[in-house]
Amino acid sequence: MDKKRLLFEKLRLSDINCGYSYQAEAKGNNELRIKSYNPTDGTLLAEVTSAGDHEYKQVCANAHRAFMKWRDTPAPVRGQLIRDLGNILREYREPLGELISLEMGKIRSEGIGEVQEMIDICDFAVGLSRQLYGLTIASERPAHRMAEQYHPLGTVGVITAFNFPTAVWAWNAAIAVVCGNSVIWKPSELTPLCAVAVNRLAADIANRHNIDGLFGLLCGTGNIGQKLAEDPNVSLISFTGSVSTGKKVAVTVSERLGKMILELGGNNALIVSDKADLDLALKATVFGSVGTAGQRCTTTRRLIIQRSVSEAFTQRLLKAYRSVRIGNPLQEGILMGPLVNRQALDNMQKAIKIALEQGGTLLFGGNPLPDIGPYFAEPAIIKMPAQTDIVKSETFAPILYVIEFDTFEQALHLHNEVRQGLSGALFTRDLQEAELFTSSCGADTGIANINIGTSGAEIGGAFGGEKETGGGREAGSDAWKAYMRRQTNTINRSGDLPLAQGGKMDV
Ligand code: UN1
Repeated sequence: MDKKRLLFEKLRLSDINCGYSYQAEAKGNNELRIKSYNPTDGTLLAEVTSAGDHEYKQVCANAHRAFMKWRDTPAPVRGQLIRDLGNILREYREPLGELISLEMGKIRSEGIGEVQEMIDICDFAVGLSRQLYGLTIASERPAHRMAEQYHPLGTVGVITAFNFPTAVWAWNAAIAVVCGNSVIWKPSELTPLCAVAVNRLAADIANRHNIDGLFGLLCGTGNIGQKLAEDPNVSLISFTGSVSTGKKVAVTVSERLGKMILELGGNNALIVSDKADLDLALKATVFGSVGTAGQRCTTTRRLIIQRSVSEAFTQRLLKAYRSVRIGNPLQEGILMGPLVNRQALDNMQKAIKIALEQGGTLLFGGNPLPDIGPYFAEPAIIKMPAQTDIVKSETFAPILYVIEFDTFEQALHLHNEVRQGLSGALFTRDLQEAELFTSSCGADTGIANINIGTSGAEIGGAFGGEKETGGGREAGSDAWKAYMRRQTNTINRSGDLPLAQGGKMDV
């Protein structure tokens, strides 16, 4: 039996291979299949039937029914379901991690790391299930009490991207569910298998807890995401993806005054000061720029480096890049896998060409590697004379632009001079620089790190960014509040009806 078959069997996906869909089979001429390809060799992995109108209605109705029951289930009891989800994910950690590598192309340890991120958010959500606190507020009126409560919203639509095909769903789903909501997942059409595998595990757990329909799944193209965004019965849309699609989602959801969480592009910079520990900075730069083949929202795309240390640091960086082993992401010792598809590779090539036209010097790489596989490329390092337009736009590929600075003020200016605002990092041992970077006058990003890179955020801190990144926060701190509606209650035990602001009305 070949490896893929074995993996599919472990994850109970064998039926998928024969064209089965998780939803009820779509019939007739409307039948649309989405194809899942292995980015490592370009071969077809499986076909999944796309959800049609009928499945859409059914999944939404099931989610609504689940919500009506779930909203009145005590939150700590809801937490027990998520604890069980975390435990089943522990059991399937390795095969799920391998499936992520197989379908998306990140290396095995990153695939398993992504499953670990799902487990971590489940743990976090279980704790949260006993901490969904509101405030009590002093009333100005005698014998009155004011308090706020958090209630569930309804159905939460989670639209995710290919690069984290399962973790981003989990960040949303685990929190949404302890908050009392049901979830409908529309995964990237590039990674339906990861979604089916994970959602089946989740649906099994829900079934064991007698709450069918809590985790809905709609595989398909962007049309389904659009339908969810338009649907007034979907109380919150959490969208992760490109700025351009995010803007469309924002308009559609705003049109109906719906709630949303947006996690859009990043164009993250790592600043290296001449006061930095350069060994640390080097490791962080390589991990941040080459990891996941440059396809994280948090990937390091810009290296902003003090001129006095630039030459020596760049030489070391080139050496490190030369040693990065590129190949089959499931193979031991490989550090970088393929890009996700032909389009990603083309976009990378285009961006490199434009960067060179805009005055850049190619210091390393950038070539496609067809001998390894159809979508492989060398990571690229391009030295730029200035922060030109191409540097300011996000290309979802392993391209690192290097820009030099003289004063720390210049570095901060370059850091903030882009429209995206997800993550930023500063390497320095100078307290004043570090404090300035994280101050109100420093980095304008949602995540700002000192002596640790731009990617690899952990569960617990709120994840998300400003400006064109969309403003959403997930996966930590009080991000749970976005999944609930706040209700202010005033309770009067006075037997009288005093008005606020000392108002008088004799009736
Ligand atoms: C993303 O790229 O969409 O911080 C999420 C990180 C990961 C999550 C990235 N924990 O790189």
